Amino acid sequence: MSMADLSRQALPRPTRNLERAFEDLDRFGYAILEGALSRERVAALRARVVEQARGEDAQGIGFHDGKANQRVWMLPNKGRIFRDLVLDPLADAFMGRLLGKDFLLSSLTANIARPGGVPMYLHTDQGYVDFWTPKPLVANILWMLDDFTEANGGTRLVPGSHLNPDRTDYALSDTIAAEGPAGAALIFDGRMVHGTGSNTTETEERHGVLTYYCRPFVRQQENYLLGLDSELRQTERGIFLRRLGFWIWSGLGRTHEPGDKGALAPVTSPIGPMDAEGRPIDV
Ligand SMILES: O=C(O)CCC(=O)C(=O)O
Repeated sequence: MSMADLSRQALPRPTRNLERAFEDLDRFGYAILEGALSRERVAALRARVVEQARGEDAQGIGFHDGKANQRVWMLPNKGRIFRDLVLDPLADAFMGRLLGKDFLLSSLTANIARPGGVPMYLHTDQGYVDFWTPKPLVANILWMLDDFTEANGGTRLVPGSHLNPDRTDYALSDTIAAEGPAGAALIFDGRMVHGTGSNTTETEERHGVLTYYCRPFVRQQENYLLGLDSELRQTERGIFLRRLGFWIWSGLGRTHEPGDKGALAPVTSPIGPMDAEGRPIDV
């Protein structure tokens, strides 16, 4: 579909209708689902993001994109409230549809667009795949923790770019801003071109949490097998660990032989080299 064809159609607006959101996703590469989070959940998530971001700055380890914007990475280690978001039924509904039911969490981050922040470069979330894919390999849900507006850095999107493999040279003038009320979810196909907008307000901070998912054969952006707090590996729900990749999928990720199945655990006694009698040897 050309940009001219697209501009003749009504671009997605925030909707509470799931079917409508699915259609928007298919056609435009994104949908904005209103009321995805309750007011209480938005307030609690926002407070946790703000506190963590300040804490990381106080420790001198805050990650800043440019001067103003801040990204907080590896949220599975930074609060149960974030871990619960990974398992939200809406993630199952949308990611299951886009990526198949066994999708994995690729990264879980917060992005704070502050006044004076510069726009992020336009990109797709599967830019490391150097060929066109007829279906998305990854997809994203950006949970809006403030009202998103064009002025406060609402994500810039190129509608329909997920179906346009021949074009890569998009400019900001090809984009529109994702706008929606706090509690809305911006769901987008990993092939759609986008980037954080620039926050031109005087004082408004724009907070969002991104649950970025991938198909189960794609390498994740955050390496949870090494990076997840080891206590969480002992105590977290099986379904959560599964979403992070602590599970053998279709024979992939095993630690021993093709018959391996189920949950992964650290290998404490690997089978090593042995002589023909089965005695351990040093080779
Ligand atoms: O926070 C945003 O508006 C978008 C962030 C983004 O583009 C990304 O994480 O890929």
